[in-house]
Amino acid sequence: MEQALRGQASPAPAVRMLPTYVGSTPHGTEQGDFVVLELGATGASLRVLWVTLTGIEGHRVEPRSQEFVIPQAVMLGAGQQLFDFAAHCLSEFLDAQPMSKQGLQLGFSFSFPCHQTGLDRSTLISWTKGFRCSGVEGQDVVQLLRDAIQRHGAYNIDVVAVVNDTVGTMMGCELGARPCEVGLVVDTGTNACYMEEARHVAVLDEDRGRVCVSVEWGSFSDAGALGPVLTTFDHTLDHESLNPGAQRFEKMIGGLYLGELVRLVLAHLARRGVLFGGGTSPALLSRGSILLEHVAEMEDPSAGAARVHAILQDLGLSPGASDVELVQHVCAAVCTRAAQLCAAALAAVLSRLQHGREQQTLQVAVATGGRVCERHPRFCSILQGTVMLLAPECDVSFIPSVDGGGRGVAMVTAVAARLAAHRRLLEETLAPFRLNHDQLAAVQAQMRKAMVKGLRGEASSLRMLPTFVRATPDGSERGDFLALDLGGTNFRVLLVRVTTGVQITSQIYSIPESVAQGSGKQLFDHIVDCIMDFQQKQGLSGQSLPLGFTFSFPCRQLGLDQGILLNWTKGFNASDCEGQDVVNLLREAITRRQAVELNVVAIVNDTVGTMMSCGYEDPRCEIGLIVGTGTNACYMEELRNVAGVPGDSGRMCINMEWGAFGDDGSLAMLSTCFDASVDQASINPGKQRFEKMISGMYLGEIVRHILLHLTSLGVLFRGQQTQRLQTRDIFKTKFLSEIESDSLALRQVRAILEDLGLPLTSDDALMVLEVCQAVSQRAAQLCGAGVAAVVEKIRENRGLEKLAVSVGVDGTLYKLHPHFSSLVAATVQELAPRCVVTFLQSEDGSGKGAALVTAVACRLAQLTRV
Ligand code: 0WK
Ligand code: BGC
Ligand code: BGC
Repeated sequence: MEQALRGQASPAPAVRMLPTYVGSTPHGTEQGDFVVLELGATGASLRVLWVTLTGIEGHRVEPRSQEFVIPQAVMLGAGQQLFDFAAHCLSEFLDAQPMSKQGLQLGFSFSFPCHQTGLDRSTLISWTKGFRCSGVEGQDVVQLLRDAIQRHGAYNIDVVAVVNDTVGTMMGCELGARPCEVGLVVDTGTNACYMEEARHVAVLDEDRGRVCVSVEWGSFSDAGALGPVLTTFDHTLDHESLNPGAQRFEKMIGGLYLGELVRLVLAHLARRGVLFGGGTSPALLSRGSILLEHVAEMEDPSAGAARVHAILQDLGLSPGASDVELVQHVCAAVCTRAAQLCAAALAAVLSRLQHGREQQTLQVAVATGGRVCERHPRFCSILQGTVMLLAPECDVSFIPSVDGGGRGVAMVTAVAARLAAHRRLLEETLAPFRLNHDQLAAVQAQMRKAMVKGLRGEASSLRMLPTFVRATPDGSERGDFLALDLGGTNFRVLLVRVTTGVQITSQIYSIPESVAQGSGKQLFDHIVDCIMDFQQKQGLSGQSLPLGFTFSFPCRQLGLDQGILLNWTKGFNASDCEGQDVVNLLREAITRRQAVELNVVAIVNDTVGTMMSCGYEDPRCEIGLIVGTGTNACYMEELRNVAGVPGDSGRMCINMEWGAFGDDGSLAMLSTCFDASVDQASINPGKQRFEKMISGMYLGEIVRHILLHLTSLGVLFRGQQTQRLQTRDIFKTKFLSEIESDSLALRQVRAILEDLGLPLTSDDALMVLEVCQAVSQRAAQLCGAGVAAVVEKIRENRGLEKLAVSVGVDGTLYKLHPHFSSLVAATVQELAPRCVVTFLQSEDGSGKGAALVTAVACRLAQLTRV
């Protein structure tokens, strides 16, 4: 068991320990009408039930059921035939039911070893118990049943759950003093399931909660673990069975085999002259002639010798008095061994349960089901007695299943139906975030159109601002430069020394929200205070170094050192700045602070700084991209295409300010109600719509609004809204990066949401993960569509068949999110296949870039002076 739980592959563990996706025992609140189809629990028969769950504790509605015998040819024939037979029985049963048959939900009890990948997805590993239909092993049996029901066409039935019979037995257990956490079935076959700690099940990415595991102990000893216990009769039976070498443990316990074992022993004793005076009969020598019922009767002390006599006569034998006693003895021996072996296995499960929970003692209820348990006189008492011997520290109560697990299957189906309904609501909610190729290509085309209009100075949501940066560095720059970097997560002051290489000394300063949203004077005074503090610390006081100012907001530049702020973004809103030349505002603050006269040479956007910074290493870097608090891009455009800037030759870097893309409504077709809520709640409603779908300042809020919506639908957190989740910005965008990290995703979700005071189930955790994935995927794809528009513009500008270009990138979201960058690259490749695009993550931020722009400006100024 422990080897299999740890996921050990070789040597293959003797039992399979299959997770069943049932994560909790019934709450008792489950309600509704469910159809249950049971296949395989009771050998050559199939049962259909109509189960009504009232959701009221102790209030039971007797299920309606019908049993159908499965012809041998069907059990050994083509899989399709078996499932068509099942579909036929289903409709025959439903024809006879008076209730409405709208919206039927079915739970499929399929009692064979299966790999489950969901409550409604289960792949058959191998047949057992007299079944051997072709074309089913390795297939999803739910799909096979769905296909058969569709082929039959009589009813529209939604198969929402597939359950092993042991699970149905456990889940069907009446709520009692102690939780029923073990399900045991001994019918034609045998098996058990129990609630294991999820953290102990290696294949599951779960560290909390429990999951029901089907032990599949029928295959125990296949590797010879029970060699010494196996008798020649066991080997003969196995050898002649449908699946020699498999299910060896089951073949010593299961009702399908007990009769045969007794027959083999009787035949052996008869041949040895010990029984029936050495006489045999064709029936005694033919396989399967003694059934479980016969053994149960013959072994039953109350049945009496007369009944045994009658059974043996039916087998064509003429038993003497001593024969009858001996036969009863043989039956008792075979059944006692079966019950004891079953008890030994159950004791192993109980001690696993006890150790898994690190408990000294264990109080637990075991639900028992199956005809061997129900009908065999002494089986259960021997079982219970032996368990008490083998697991004395476990206080076990045995609860016979009342209806063979039908109700339990309906319980699981009710849970599955609820989860399936939740999943549909989740998919409906997330569908608008799943952008297809055509939608992305439309964004690319829209952006291209807006770029051209913006460059021409026509009305466009893309301002396409000339930056007066005409060249990327050529490596000849030299000198010391001061640089400021304002507009991202951190405000930085940098000293950049450019020699053959670039050395940077920098310091991060905070911009309190009160300053970012105070007066412009206060903001720029604060900036100068930081510069002076930095100069003092770096021993630069009194020096007037050329300064490059990375100012990451939309500015109409009139020159390299003149930038009129068009509007604030990203939570900044300092007064008296919009419409002003921010270089002037800085210079005025320098004067106000009587700081040493700083030579502000250039103001650059962070996209430009990033492009320059990466361009210093890779001359093909002609695009700058920021995906951080905000988002934006710049690129080298042909001057001939830039209206309002004199000159037709050469290039100039254009700051696209793509954050505002769609502010003219051109993205309305993609905007969701969650985007609208985030926009409405922002300090600049109606503005920066593209940015609000992509960047770090907003993704967490989009997720929070979706979680609130799903909670209001009852899909998440059992519908319980909490104050915390209604708090703005409480769900940080960095949570998306943490939650979507490949390893331990669900554990991350749990840790983060519990910190937010949200009680969650593992299903909740999975849904929160999917919400994060949908939101970040859309953001990355939209960003990719934007980059595709830019690279295609450059390629066509230059009349190239193919373009190789690099993009300098910076920004916390792009850098920290585990999948964002690869999704952007994949989208660019898909939408701009004729461009080979290399993404370079900027190491030193755009401060270095601002210094390089300053250095280039100083170099060019020098050239004009000589
Ligand atoms: C680091 C750059 C800075 C830019 C920032 C964007 O040096 O100019 O504004 O990245 O990323 P964020 O800090 O907003 O995540
Ligand atoms: C199957 C189990 C099932 C058991 C009892 C075994 O043969 O492999 O899945 O639970 O029979 O029906
Ligand atoms: C600003 C841009 C900036 C981007 C990334 C946006 O909000 O408008 O100027 O480049 O954020 O920081």
